[in-house]
Amino acid sequence: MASKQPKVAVIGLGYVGLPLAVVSALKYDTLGVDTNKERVALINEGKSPVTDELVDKHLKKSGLHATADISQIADRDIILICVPTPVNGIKPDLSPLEGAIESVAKHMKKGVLLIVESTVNPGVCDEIVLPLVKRVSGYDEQDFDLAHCPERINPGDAKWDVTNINRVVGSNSPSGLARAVDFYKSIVKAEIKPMGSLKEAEAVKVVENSFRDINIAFVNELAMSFHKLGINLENVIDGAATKPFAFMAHRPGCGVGGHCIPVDPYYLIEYARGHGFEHDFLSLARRINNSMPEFTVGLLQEALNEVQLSFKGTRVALLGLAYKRNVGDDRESPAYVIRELLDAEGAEVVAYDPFVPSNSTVHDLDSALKDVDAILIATDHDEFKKIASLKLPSRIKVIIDGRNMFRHAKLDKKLLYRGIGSA
Ligand code: SAJ
Repeated sequence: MASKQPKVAVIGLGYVGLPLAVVSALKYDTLGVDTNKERVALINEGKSPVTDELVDKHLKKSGLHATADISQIADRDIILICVPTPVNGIKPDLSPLEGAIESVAKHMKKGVLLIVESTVNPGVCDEIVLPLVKRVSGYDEQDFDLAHCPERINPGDAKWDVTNINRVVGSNSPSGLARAVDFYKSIVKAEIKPMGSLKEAEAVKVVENSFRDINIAFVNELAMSFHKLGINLENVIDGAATKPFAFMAHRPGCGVGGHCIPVDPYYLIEYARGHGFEHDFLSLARRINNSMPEFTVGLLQEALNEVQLSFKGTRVALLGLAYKRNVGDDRESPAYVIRELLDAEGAEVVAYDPFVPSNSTVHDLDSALKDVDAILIATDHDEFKKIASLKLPSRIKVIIDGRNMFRHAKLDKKLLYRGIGSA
């Protein structure tokens, strides 16, 4: 007899949970749960509240039903938790996760497979999630399975999505591991790698993102050094990247934003610190990346001095607020640090980001470039590429390229151009 198809629930319908819920709903009876009633209503109207090609394409036909009523998960066999795990300063904030777990544990039936996808530091599933589920549900460890499968969604990436990204899965039990691997293998056409424990699976995510952060810090430190040495770092990275092995190009910039890369290392730093180990290297990399907005504003200061301008009375077009190109997500964006530094220096800032209208001063590029003395690029949105071909107002004397997006462009010779790392 064919085994009964599991009923699935996905808790948290953001840029991680919604694509996952849609892909699950294409195969299983899937319920989406989110506390945001507007988001729930949009999804039930077949409209996506997130920018995601896969969701746009499949939401309607997936038949995904969403609700804000968590008690509806009582009949679910597999429950996936995809809620945010932000940091307050450098302290991980697990309250959204604990809240979701508590709500689920109140209603979940015996035998459930609970899968946490939210990014957590090693130890959270064993030391926080498991005891919380047992306390609130009254179940023993044998009454449910717990697994961790860290999310790997890359916002704005058209190539890699939830259906084709390799995954790692860890569990507190052989049955939990087998059930979770089977579930992911049924919806993901990619490698699903079983890990030896919950902790190993948690560690994979923080390690892969810390790897990215330290590599970005490496080129950012080189950028500050090569600025003094007068060496074009971007060209040097291009050169190093011709080595077909043992080199992975990362690029310098005005800072590291987003909800993953600048955040995840702190999970590991804090957890290890609590166990008597100080991650000096990870912490230094964080400090270097966090210093890049100040370095970028320093470049503007130097350039303004060269054209006999000072910050006071100078109008600066700050182009880009999002943390990376062509997305609207502005969490932990270095652009906001730059804006604060410019405000503190007495400059007048005109901010424009086509993807972040809510925090923009103006709402089109022409308005941003009118009556300003300098341009500072904080995000390399495609829309800004046309600056290279525009006849810029003669008042603009300086362009600071925080993403080196114009390093190959033929800009107006009258413009004083500075990139990151003498690009
Ligand atoms: N950045 C640099 N230099 C680089 C790469 C990035 O300054 O060489 C900056 C970006 O401008 C941005 C920040 O770092 O401000 C983060 O950029 P990101 O490309 O790493 O973008 P994220 O935060 O969306 O990272 C995601 C991660 N995916 C997951 O956590 C599931 C990360 O693991 C991926 O490596 C990354 O996408 C990717 O490769 O695009």
